[in-house]
Amino acid sequence: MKIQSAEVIVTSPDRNFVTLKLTTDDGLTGLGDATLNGRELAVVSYLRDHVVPLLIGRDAHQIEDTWQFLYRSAYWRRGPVTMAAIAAVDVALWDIKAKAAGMPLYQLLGGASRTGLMAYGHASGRDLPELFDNVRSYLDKGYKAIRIQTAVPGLRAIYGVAGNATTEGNKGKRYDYEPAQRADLPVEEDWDTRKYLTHLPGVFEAVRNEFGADIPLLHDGHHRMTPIQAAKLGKSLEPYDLFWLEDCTPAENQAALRLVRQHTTTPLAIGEVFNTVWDYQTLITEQLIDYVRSAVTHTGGISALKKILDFAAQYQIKSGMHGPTDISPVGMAAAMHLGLAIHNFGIQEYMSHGALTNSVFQQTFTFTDGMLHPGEQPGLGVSLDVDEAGKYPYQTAYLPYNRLADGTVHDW
Ligand code: CS2
Ligand code: MG
Repeated sequence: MKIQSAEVIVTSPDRNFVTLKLTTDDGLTGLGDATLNGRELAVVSYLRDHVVPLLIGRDAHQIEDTWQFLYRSAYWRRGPVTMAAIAAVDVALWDIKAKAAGMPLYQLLGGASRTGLMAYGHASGRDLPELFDNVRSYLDKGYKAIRIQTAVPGLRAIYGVAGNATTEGNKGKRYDYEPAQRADLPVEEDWDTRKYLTHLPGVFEAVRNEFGADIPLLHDGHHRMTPIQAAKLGKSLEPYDLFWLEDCTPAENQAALRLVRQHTTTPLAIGEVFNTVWDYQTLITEQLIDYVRSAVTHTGGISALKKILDFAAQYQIKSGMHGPTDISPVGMAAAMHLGLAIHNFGIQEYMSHGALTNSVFQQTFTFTDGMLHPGEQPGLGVSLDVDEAGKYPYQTAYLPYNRLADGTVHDW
């Protein structure tokens, strides 16, 4: 079974997505997500100019050899662009192989290890009443775990806080938070760690008082603290028993997490900006984290992320795959199949996509009573309507960035 053609499809229904579509000489097609938020066109070029010419004529069954060929023949290893491109090829080939076998993809990964995947949603609020309303909207949708993000008094704009709720027919309120903003330049936001560290514990106390002690609550620090500040926050949140504190400090310096770990028992999740196992080596072997945050899309695909998660499993570390709206339905399906099969599944982020996106990507996954399931269709269970995709051309969009009060650029 040879790869006969490869198309890179760029579409922007609710936001930009990049999808690789492979077609074999016997007519099977496979899809892979190659979306890298804010740098989509770099991956488009990497695929179109440097990968697609290498794929035509290759045996579509040779997933591992194709992965090793693309990783080692590039010479320049790792990095978000390279690994997103390799991921798209890898997932598309798994999609094809599962279709050829007539099975849902998770069956080729060892079969189901659970009945479904616990999901968490993104609740946020500019104040407590809005936050509580947002939490209730997620509980009404069946979510069993919820991420809490809020505004910080004195700060103008902040990561993770949605605007006004919209009502989507009988689907209840939808608080959309799309971090990438369609504009020719990134939007500048402001930040003050002291204000944030002072404000946040009170928010979690209020949420626990309103919604009780049982519901798993998560929070995303989004890379903004120094290690000792992260340690202080983790310790101050211990009374509120978080499921995890995410990206508490930039983790290129993996050793920084030793300091955080010394001071707090709040579980830690890191890795959505990582793209190979080497980014995790110390974090995993020294058990400095509890959850691996990578998405299939950004980490070289199912083949690579499964190896990372199997490595993490030896250290009692679980998956917490990244699942915001900038992971396409194809990437989300790949995460669900992988999450269903591995033993050390932890939780799956699920923001749900907008109506326009769902008109471009036909999906068969289900979300019932707070649990996701990829479905029983052969392959990933996702198809892409190329004509519908063509209605939504790429639009320049960037993630925001932060400056401190004195103008210093800070992590966003
Ligand atoms: C966030 C993301 O979902 C998360 O945990 O960190 O919203 C992240 O900011 C975007 O996916 C970046 O593209
Ligand atoms: Mg995050």
